[in-house]
Amino acid sequence: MRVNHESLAHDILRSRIGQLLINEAIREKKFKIPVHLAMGHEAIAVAAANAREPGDQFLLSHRNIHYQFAFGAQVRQLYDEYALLPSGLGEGKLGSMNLSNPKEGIIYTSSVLGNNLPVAAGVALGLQVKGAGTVTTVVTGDGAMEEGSFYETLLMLRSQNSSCIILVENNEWSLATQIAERRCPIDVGSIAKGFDIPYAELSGNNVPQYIDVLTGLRKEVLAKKCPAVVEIKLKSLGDWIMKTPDRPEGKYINYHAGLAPNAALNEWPEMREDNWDPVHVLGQGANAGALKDWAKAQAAKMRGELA
Ligand SMILES: Cc1ncc(C[n+]2csc(CCOP(=O)(O)OP(=O)(O)O)c2C)c(N)n1
Ligand SMILES: [Mg+2]
Repeated sequence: MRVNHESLAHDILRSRIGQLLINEAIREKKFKIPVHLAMGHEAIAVAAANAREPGDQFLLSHRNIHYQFAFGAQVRQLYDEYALLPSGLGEGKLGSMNLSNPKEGIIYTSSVLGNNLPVAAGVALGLQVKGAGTVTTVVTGDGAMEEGSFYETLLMLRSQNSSCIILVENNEWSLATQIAERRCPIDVGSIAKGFDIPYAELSGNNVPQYIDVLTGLRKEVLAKKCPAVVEIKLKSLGDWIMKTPDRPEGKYINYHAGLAPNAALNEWPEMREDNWDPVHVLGQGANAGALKDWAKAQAAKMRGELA
């Protein structure tokens, strides 16, 4: 596939701007349901959307807004869905945590942690029996890896020779707890090695590189008839201090669901000045000036769509 760098950059910016606008709506209490933002997670979603081939199937989890934007959803469609209106992407019936979009290949999304993994194994097996020649991708988190279904699904996929890519978005958090507070480290690469399946680790938010890796793995899982695991090291952006009666001094968290209280849509929607922020990475490129102009115009356009 020929990669158009400008269009990838636009996809990242559209996702970030859209999420910041949804964040404003959360702040204004426009939605009755929780919405999990995924600022800082955009690069893998844009890469997955651009590495897919017709007929590929995607299964998502509670945190899925970045895939919705990357797979073409408009901010108005998402806003309306979260407001549970018939004009929403899921006709107001799915909300945020179960939002699928079958027309774009997002066939299943579950708020039950670890649940989408065995479902993906079934989908991959079904496609294989039909000789579809397509790949199933399932997205999970480092918290969801604590579910037994993660390991059972690897075993099932490997045993059934199924072509499936498991994307593990590793943000080092689960709810309001850091993974290090919860459990021992899990070396995903060693787990994959134990099952004798391909593994790749991605970090740095270089979207063309992410696409290369996903495209290569897509071919490999089809040729070898096996699953693969991709661990994406990333940071959820929009951190804040949570004050509770038993902790009046506050506890540092990155947000889990709902409002990112300190995040605001600025002219350039960067949230962190290092490579953990995919928007910062874009701002370091040769065409940063043009992208900054584009982002400004795009923010006005998308704000207008919500007016
Ligand atoms: C079976 C199950 N147990 C608990 C929860 C509550 N829950 C929702 S999100 C979450 C943490 C998820 O962490 P991770 O998979 O790392 O995703 P992240 O939110 O960090 O992207 C938990 C425990 C749930 N949804 N399902
Ligand atoms: Mg996590």
